[in-house]
Amino acid sequence: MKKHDLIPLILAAAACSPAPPAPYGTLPEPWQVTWQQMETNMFCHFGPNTFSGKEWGDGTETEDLFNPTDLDCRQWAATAKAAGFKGIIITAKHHDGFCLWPNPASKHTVAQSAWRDGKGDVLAELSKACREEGLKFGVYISPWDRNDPSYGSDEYNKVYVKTLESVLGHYGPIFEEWFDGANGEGPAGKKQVYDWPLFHRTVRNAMPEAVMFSDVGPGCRWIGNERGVAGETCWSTLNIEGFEPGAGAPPKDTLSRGNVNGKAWVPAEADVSIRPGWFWRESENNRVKSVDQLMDIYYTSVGRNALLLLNVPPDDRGRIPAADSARLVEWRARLDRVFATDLAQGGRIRASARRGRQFQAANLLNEQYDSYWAVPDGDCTPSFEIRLPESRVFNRVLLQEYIPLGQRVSSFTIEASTDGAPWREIASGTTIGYKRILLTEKTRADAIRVRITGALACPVLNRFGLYLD
Ligand code: FUL
Repeated sequence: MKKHDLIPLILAAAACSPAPPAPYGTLPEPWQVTWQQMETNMFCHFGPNTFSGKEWGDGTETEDLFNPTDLDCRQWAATAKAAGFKGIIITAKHHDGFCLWPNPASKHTVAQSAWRDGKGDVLAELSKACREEGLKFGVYISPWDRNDPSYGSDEYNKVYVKTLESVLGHYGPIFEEWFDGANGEGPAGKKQVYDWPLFHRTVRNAMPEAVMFSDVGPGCRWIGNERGVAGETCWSTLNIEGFEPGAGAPPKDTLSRGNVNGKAWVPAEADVSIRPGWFWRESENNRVKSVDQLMDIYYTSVGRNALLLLNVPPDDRGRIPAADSARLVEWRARLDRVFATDLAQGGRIRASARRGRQFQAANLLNEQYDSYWAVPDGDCTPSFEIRLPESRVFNRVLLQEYIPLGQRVSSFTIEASTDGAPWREIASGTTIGYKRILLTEKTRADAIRVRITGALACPVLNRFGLYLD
């Protein structure tokens, strides 16, 4: 056959190969997908409270109270890296108003303190340490300010914008800006009416791809509790119109579950502390969460379509205490051990329906994010079966939806069988989203069946795995 004779054949084949499923509903921005793929990040509450033992400073603390004796942000970053976190978010300013960087818009900062003769800058050190470790850097800049004299007037909104601007763009890329919802009174005894659209524009202009956290996003949302627990149903979509962070937020239950067919893509972030409090205090040195507790938190956050933001507060030396870092490393070793061996590998997989070779069910077993299983449009209840080479024991089942095309699945069941026995249901769920990990009884099986029993559009899944914890 001559070369030009081949061209019509190639064109015909291309015409036959089916197109990918059309995206469904509200979609994530690319940077929201990248953000969710980080899965676990470290939160660092650090500031005057580290030295006073308070959870909320009242803004009257002297600048000299902040005086870490041995600040070492490289130690924080090395700890975060060893614990498998992908980024660090620091309380650059908490409600007491003290700024961990020399903020020209404030007179209550490290520059007014005796620490390093007023020349210190925690954000400069931490952002550099993060870059060196290949971690992303994020900031919590509390809008509530119990020190700023202008708090409670229009003027404060301008001060807050200058504050944001003095961080964004000065310390390298910021992957997340954390807008806390707490809004109490300032030193003048007044509450602030926040200009949220202005704050959002400020962040967008300075850092176009920063994910903005708050109760209602716009980049990602609070999960509605401080225990690290997402709803078993967890949509990344949320209706945010008419809502505001803080008192004007949707009910906590809505935050933990999201809204099916919600109008905005606002994925969940679960923030929780490794200790009882957010800030370090000596009396909690022996109350660091156990590896089992951290595993539970991982399953109820990352395993339920949320990102985990785990707070590990540095102490009054300016270092992460040994007890906390040892615990983190043990936890990560356990996660690595569990998820190193995917017991589904080597299995033969067959689906109830076929969209074409490019979208075959075997794609569920590979690690390539953009290769996924899809069935013909309109088929919202497909299933797939996997036959293992021999019977294997597992108690964790992993599923992932390919969220660049939207979140679609609303219910599914998982069944197991051995030696040709009838299928037995071992787990069921509602949403999947970016990642879902089902906890099952310890199960020995040589065949597994996943049946999607409800979806908003034909399901698009990119990963299936079996593990033993
Ligand atoms: C809350 C704050 O009031 C707490 O102090 C802490 O920073 C937590 C993460 O967010 O809203």
